Amino acid sequence: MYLQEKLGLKYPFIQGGMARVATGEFAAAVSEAGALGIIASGGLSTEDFRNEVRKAKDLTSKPFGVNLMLLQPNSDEMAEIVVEEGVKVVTTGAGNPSKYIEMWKEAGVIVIPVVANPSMGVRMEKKGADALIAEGMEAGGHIGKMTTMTLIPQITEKVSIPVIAAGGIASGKQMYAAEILGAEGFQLGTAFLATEECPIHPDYKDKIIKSNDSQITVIGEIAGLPNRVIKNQMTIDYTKREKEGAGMEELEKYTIGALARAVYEGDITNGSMMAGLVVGQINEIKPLEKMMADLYSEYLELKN
Ligand code: TUI
Repeated sequence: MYLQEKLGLKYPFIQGGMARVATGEFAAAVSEAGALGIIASGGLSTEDFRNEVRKAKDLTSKPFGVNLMLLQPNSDEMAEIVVEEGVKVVTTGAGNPSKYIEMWKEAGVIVIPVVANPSMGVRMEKKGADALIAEGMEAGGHIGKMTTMTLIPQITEKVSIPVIAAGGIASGKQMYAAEILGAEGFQLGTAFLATEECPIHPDYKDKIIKSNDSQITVIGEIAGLPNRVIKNQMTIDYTKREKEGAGMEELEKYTIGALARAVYEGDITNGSMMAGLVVGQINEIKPLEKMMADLYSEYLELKN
């Protein structure tokens, strides 16, 4: 598969660029375990981002990447850090990275934008992207409007670069299904939250393994920034005010800092616990290596 051939990975997995979660240390651990670890930039200052990149370089000699979350104001500086620090792979999310692609390609960076619809995928291919991560709305966090089942076949029909499937993948069956739809690799997020090495607070981790399908919701659909999270008091308050017509400015009061509260403090009541729809099928915490080996062997058994 593309990721294994291009980067010499043991497993065809990219770890999603989960804001506040995917530290340099975690990304290095993922890379050491055989997949492509990704450092998330979301919520970091420019200097903290550089430090996380340096930490990962110290901890692994294997390839790792960074995710540039394009909604943040310091994206331009972070895009330059990718080049300055010699990062091998960049993924992007929550926006259009066109203005950075030429600079990255000139520096030899492998560019893999995350897209949520085929037309954006076509635009990214024209701009010179090496591959795409096509993310269906089964994913956690900020989501688009198409499902993985409809997105992957429509995008692979329109582009000739490799497409990595994301959103709704946490089993060998789901990997195999995505491959049949045209995917050449898999990005996982929620499955990585349920690993021993993942640095989220134990109470958030416990929520990931105990939550079922009825405990997941999407906030921000009316206000315009849909975000899939585990239900709690924050989502109840947010949705109530959203339905009453509150604007983004007021609603941000519930979400700014809320992700950090869940990740660092384990505030499962008022924190933002981003998670994908696969949450109902994840029931145990495993070591990173075992989580990936189990998925991969289930997939290989189906394939062979
Ligand atoms: O980016 C994600 N998922 C995220 S980012 C994030 S941080 C955050 N926290 C609170 C509120 C909002 C964000 C949490 N989860 N996934 C990749 C993704 N990218 N999904 C959708 C998109 C996307 C959206 C618009 C990609 C391109 C795009 O382009 C817009 C344009 O310019 O046409």
